[in-house]
Amino acid sequence: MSSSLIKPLLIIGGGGHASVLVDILRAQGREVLAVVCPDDISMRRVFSGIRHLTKDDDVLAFSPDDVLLVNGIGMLPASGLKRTLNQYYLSHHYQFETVIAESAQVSPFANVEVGAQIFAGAIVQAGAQIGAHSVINSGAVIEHDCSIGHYNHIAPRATLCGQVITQDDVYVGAGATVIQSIMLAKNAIVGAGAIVTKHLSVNQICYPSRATIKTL
Ligand code: JB2
Repeated sequence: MSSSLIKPLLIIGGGGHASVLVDILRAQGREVLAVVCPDDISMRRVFSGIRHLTKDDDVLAFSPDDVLLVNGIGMLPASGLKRTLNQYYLSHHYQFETVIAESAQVSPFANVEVGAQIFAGAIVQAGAQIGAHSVINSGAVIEHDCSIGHYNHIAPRATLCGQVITQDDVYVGAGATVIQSIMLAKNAIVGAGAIVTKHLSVNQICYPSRATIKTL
C-alpha cells in the first residue's frame, strides 16, 4: 500500500456530490479531517462528527505533505468551479486522492488517473482510461478501450460503448448511451437519455429526443 493511501483527507465542497464521496470514504475507513465549504452542512448526517471549515484558505493551515484533498464539487455542464478550485490547491502543492467505491468494478487492465472518482456500481472495462479529476457516477458503464479526458462527468447510468473517446470537460447526462468508437470533443454535452451515434465537435450539445407528455 502506498503511503498516500493512508493520509487523512480534506473534502472540498459540502453538497450532494461531497456527501456521496464521504459516504464511500467512511465505508473504506478513511479519516476525513474536515469538509471545506462556505455553506451550512448540518443537514447532511453523513458529515456528522467531521469538522467544518468555511473558507478555502483554511486548508492552508494543513501541510500539503500531511493531507490529501478530495474535490467534492459535482461537475454540471459548463461549470468550471471544480477545475478552478483544483488549480488553486495545486498551486499550493496539495495533491488529490482518487476515490473508487467498493462496489465499482474497475478492470485491473484499466488506467485510472489521479483525482478521478468512480461511484457505486460503475463498470470500467479492460483497456479503458479515466482521465484525471473525472467523475464516473453511480452505475455508469465505461466499456473496453474508452479514453475519458480530464474533468469529465459521466452521470449516473450513462453507457459509453467500446472505444469511445472524450476530450476534456465533457459531460454525459444520466442514462445517455454513446455508441462505439464515437469521439466527443472538448466541452461537448450529451443530454440525459440521449443516444449518440455521431461525433460531437467542440462545444456541441446532443439533446435527447423530447418526451411527449399527454393528459389522459
Ligand atoms: O468556492 C467554493 C465553493 N463554492 C461553492 N469553495 C468550496 N470549498 N466550496 C464551495 N461551494 C460548495 O459546493 C457549496 O457550499 C456546496 O457545499 C457545494 C455545492 O453543492 P451542491 O449540492 O449545490 O452541488 P454538488 O456539486 O454537490 O452536486 C451537483 O452535482 C452533482 C454531480 C448536484 O447537482 C448533484 O445533483 C449532482 N449529482
